[in-house]
Amino acid sequence: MSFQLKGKVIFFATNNINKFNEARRVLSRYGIAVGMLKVKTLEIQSESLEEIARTSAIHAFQQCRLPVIVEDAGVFIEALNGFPGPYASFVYKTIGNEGLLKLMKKVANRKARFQSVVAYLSEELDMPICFKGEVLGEITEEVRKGRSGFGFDPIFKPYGSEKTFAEMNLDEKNKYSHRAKALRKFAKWYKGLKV
Ligand code: ITT
Repeated sequence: MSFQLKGKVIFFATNNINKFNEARRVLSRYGIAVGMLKVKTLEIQSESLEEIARTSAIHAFQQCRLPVIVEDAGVFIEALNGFPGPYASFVYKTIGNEGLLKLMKKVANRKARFQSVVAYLSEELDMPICFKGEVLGEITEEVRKGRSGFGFDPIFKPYGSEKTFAEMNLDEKNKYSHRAKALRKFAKWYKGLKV
């Protein structure tokens, strides 16, 4: 039993418990057990989420030598020429949702997208393998906090829903989210591996 389990466990290197919980729920549907690994991941500055995720995966793997995924996400607002994109974390920490809404004041075009890149690396691979997910939607006029969510969830409403991500429960968010889409691609690929 423990031997079998050993072969099936992967680790998600992240310091964000919300990201981890979303991932755990998606991966459990595929019978993949995931542990949270709080290693210090190297996040390079780059305009490419894929490059950031790849570099973080290599760095995380060097530290733990375990099968590991990292995930890098960004939000791209059309009217702001894709800002904040990969700099989402810094922008969230500095101006937050209220600050972004100020930048969007009187802006009619509310189109935005979340993108996610999941990078997986294990000893069987020479280089990380990446999986992408995207969700299109719009930035709301005001902050709409629900009971859950994090980051920009209270101001992002995916197309096809009346709720913001923050107003959804985990399973609802996972139906739409960039992260869940990337993780499902990863899970399908991983299930095909003889681990
Ligand atoms: P790591 O430790 O995994 O790097 P992080 O919080 O820094 O966690 P990211 O770099 O992937 O995660 O994301 C940057 C920021 O973008 C994140 O802190 C949030 O503010 C925002 N963000 C990412 N995914 C989001 C989501 O699903 N919903 C809302 N905001 C999100």
